[in-house]
Amino acid sequence: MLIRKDELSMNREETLERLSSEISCVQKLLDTKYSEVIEISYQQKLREILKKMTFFQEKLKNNTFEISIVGLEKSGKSTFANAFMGNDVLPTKDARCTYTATSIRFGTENDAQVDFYSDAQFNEEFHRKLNLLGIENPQHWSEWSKELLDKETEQLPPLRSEQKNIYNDILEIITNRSSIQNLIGSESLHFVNHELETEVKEYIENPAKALAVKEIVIRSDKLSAMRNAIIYDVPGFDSPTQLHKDQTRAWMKKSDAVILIVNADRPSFNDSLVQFFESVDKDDDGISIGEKLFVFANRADIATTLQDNLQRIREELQNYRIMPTALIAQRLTAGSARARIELDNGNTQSAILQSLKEKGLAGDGIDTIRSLLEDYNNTVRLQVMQQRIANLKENVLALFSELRQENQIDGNSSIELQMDNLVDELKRTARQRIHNALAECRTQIVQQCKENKPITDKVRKNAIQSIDPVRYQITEDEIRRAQYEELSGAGVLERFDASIRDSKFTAMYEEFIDNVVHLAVEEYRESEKKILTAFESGLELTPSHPFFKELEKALKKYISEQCGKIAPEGYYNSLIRRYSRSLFEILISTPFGNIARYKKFDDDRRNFYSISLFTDEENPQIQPDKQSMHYQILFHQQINSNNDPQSNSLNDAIVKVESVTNEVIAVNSPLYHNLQNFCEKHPNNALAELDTLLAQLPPVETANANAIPLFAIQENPAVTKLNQLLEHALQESPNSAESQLTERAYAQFFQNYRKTIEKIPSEFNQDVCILKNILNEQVMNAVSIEIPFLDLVKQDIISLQKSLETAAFTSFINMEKAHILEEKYNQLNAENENRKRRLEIIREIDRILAAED
Ligand SMILES: Nc1nc2c(ncn2[C@@H]2O[C@H](COP(=O)(O)OP(=O)(O)OP(=O)(O)O)[C@@H](O)[C@H]2O)c(=O)[nH]1
Ligand SMILES: [Mg+2]
Repeated sequence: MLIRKDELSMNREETLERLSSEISCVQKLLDTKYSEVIEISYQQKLREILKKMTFFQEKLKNNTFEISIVGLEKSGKSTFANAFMGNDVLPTKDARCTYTATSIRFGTENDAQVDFYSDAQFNEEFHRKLNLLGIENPQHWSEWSKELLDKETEQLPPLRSEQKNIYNDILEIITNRSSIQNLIGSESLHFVNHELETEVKEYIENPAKALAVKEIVIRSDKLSAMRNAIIYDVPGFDSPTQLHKDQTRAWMKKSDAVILIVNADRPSFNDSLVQFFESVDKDDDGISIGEKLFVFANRADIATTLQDNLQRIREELQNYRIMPTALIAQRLTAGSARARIELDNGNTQSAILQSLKEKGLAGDGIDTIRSLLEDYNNTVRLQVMQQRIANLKENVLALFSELRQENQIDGNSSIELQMDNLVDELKRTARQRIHNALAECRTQIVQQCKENKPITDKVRKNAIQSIDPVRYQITEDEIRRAQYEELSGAGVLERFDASIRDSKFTAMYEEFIDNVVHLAVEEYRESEKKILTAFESGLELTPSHPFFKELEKALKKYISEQCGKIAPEGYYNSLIRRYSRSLFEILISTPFGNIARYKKFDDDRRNFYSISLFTDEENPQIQPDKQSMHYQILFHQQINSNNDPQSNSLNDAIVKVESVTNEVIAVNSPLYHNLQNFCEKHPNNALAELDTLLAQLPPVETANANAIPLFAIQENPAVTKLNQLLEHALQESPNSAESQLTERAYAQFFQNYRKTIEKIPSEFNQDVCILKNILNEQVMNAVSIEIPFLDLVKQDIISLQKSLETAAFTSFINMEKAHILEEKYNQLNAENENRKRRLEIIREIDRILAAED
């Protein structure tokens, strides 16, 4: 960016004012409220620029003017620095006396800080010096002696003059080894007030101390003449210490101006000087050193041919291109630093001053060079600074426009509208998601129930398992109590059997019902949980949601309102009672052998038949009346089991009949059934009974060879006769299986049964076992409790799915939206805040840019 004319014509105050307002712009953008919006990399760039700007702000405010004073050794740099600053803080001597780089500035504090080399730094510097002589001995600096140095030097070609300086330097270190060793690597030292005159000077001029020093910073209130100046006084260019040269170069680069002290008495520039200037080209601002260089031709008092010498100096400056030719004439000042010091000390008649007058010089030149520099500082240098500030501003503006681009936002919808949109979207998506989740939940529950029959399983394991004959057995104590209550009279035994059983019934039945209902309801609650989860997943609620608990509560309420029409407790209660009550009543509350047992059975016969169908699934052809379950209930008798002895006797009977009749008996043929019933009727002596019938059969003819059995099946008269005999035998018997389930058969069966008090507990135990068995095998299969359970759950799910389309769901969402959308609302608010900030940033930047135009 080219510097603008109006900017360059501004004075220091105006520049400062502008800069300050630019700084506050940058600071505004660095405000913490924008820190989340502005990218870190931009913040860093802004901060870097701000740091530079504040540096210039300080410099402008205090008019700080940094000047390095350079020159060859003993050219009078320190004397000049003292004269220039109006004091004698720095030591000056005929012999080399500046061993260290010193910065001095005005300050009311009057203090100094002395920094020392580390041992490693010092050792490196020492070896660099040895190398300059041509010595490559790595021994540590502190182990060197004059003998060793001389021994090493003897091997070398004769030393050149600058090498001799280095040799002396090394020697000086060796001589002062012990004191240097004490100081090297130690902490910085601080001095105040009068110590500046005494101790601090020691660290500059006394080699025993100064050789260990890296840098000294002095602030003194004596520098009254140039309060804004910071002076860098350094050892001469020809100092053998590399570090001094590096320091000198760095200072020259960052200084506002450089004053080169030359000797007016010896005008020729030596190699060290020329080479040094060649080694620094441009400074930190891209300005060549020559452009900010001023030359003071010192010791004019002793120059014999001053004008010629000055001409020579001008030529040297020009020939070696140390400074632009155009500047040489105005920036070369002749004079005497020492004359000024003497004047300052009150010596107005000194020989030096006299000599200057004789040489045609009006004064010591110090005021001249001061005003040259002041002028330079306020004009050219101010422009340099303005240029630097303008460059910074250019950077800032570029950054601003990038930022403006970055923070541009499109759209302008209000936050309320965005929130409404969120709610609409929630309703839509949640409705769909919950619907699907519920459908999924239903499929899962159905599948799980069908595959695992969890309720049946639980009822078997818990409710039925707890019907334990040992637990419920009739105790002697109960018998005694019943006996006591029923002291005498007919039917006493029956009555207390009935009364004991009655009390057992109440306890067993209610406990059973409670158990089953509890288990079924428990399972139902599980399904409710699954339904709740379906809702939660539909609403994308996780336990980490800040209002998870509140929303879960609200959802439970919604779910129970939408599907809680049937209380599951009542539902399961009536269901299980319907299937089990008469069974419990017959087996538990009515005594074995009592006609009441038959009557109850008869009342509920249809029910029992339907339950019993679930018994012998492998023998569906068995007639309801012949189901073994009924025989067990009424007679404690087991029939029809494949493992029982009747079955074996049936086989034997078939073999026998087949051999006698010479006929193959087909399963399910009338003869087969008749034989089956016959065996059942005579469980213990079927074969013997059969023999009496077989004896009555007509003789069986042997097979007719001429018969063609495939086309003319002859009736076997033996089979016909046997069938008749068997049917007759079965009919005439009162114990026939067919008639066992009639009241008469029941009565006949127990006609001769003698109940005794001892039999009652074992009858009861058997009843409990049978009950348990029937519940387990038949009832649980018949009831298939999962089916009604699933019906209930399905109904719930369907009504919940329907509810999603109703006002109930909409109002639920409206009630809970603030909770459900809490995070999204927050995000929206945050985004909105950021949006506002971005707008602010843009407005801020626009304001800045508008002020520029
Ligand atoms: N005649 C005369 N002597 C001067 C003048 N300026 C300085 N001197 C003397 O020159 C000697 C060296 O002066 P310093 O100021 O120590 O020189 P320097 O350049 O700082 O020396 P180093 O720092 O050791 O390189 C001192 O004895 C001064 O008094 C002057 O203008 N005229
Ligand atoms: Mg000096």
